[in-house]
Amino acid sequence: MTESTYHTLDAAGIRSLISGVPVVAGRLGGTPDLWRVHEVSDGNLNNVFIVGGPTGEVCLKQSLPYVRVDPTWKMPLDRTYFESEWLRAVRPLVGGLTTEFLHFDPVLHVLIVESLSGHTVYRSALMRGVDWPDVAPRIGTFIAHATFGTSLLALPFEDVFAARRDFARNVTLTRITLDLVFDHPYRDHPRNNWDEPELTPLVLDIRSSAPTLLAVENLRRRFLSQPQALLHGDLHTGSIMTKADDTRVIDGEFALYGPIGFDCGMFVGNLVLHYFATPDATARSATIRDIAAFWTCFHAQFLTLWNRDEAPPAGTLRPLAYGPAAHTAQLAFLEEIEADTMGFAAAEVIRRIIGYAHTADFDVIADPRQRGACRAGALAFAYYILDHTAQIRTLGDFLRHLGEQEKVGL
Ligand code: SR1
Ligand code: MG
Repeated sequence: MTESTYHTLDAAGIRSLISGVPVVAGRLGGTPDLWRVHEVSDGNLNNVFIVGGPTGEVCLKQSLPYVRVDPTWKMPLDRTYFESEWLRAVRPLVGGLTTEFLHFDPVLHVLIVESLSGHTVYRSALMRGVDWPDVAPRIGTFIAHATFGTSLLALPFEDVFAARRDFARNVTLTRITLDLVFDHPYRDHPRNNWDEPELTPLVLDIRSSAPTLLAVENLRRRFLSQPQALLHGDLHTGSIMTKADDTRVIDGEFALYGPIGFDCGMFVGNLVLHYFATPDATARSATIRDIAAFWTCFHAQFLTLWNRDEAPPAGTLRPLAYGPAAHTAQLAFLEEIEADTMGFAAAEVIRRIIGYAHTADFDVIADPRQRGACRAGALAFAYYILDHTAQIRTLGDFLRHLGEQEKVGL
């Protein structure tokens, strides 16, 4: 007998749930006793399983009433609902750049999607030293299509307002971002941590720099008050599954309406972390190339979508001006996204080094002194970007300064 209230699923529970969902059971093939259930939980928040049968495989994710890596941190269960809604909204816009939605169970808070066999987490691939130059531009394409297509540039305002209302309820995970990215790193908080004593003077400098703190306040305000498009909300390199010829953005549970530069900045910030954790100058150059290719691709695709010839859907905002002045206005909007991208990237680097939820990038460096020096290099770079918000005006400036850090920490 299946329970009709929430409970965490084990292998038997998963077989029982799936046997009642024809679209998933049909994909697996055979009978439930033939289905293999394999736990692959890896992220901070949820249980994740791969379920395989004679004819196919699926990925099942279940929210827990707490943070998976810290059961004392209690949490409501609604995050898989928001991930399902995000997936349903963006999949038609980005096609094969995310996973296929298969099923959502609102009682068990379970989301089932296509399983990605042969893909690897992008962060792990980068740490292994692979050089796949097509991945970053694919993320540029993903963000351009997902954000343009959910914005007022592509939809009637009534649809955008309805979607904003829905995602505005994703308050638990938005609160996590607000606290962990924009607040805790800038004061003493028990969730902050760093092992390397050489980081402490830098942390104290960051916390006492008025330009830096004002830049973070501005980013925080923009994060909450610029609902430009539906964002992924946590687009770090661990939210990307890839192989050389196929890339998917996963894990949209932090989805919210916000500034487009937030998704761009999360991605760029995680490439910056990889840059400082990379052991050689050639690989560092490849990361600079990837960030540039990401931005070029995002910029070009966003403009192409904005200027495409086909008539916009009825009810969308009709352009009032055409010609060079209108084009200049479009470029100004993209410059605003560019400024946001650099700021959010820097904030992401800082929180991943001194706040909660560090990333694994630096684990590839065996020598603790060198690891500390590389982390300090990343932290100093992010500090410089925020402290010089008025001077670092383009991603070209940002990358030039990053290139000058070629030997930092090594
Ligand atoms: C308690 S959640 C900590 C972090 O993990 C997620 O991936 C987000 O990045 C969040 O900030
Ligand atoms: Mg995640």
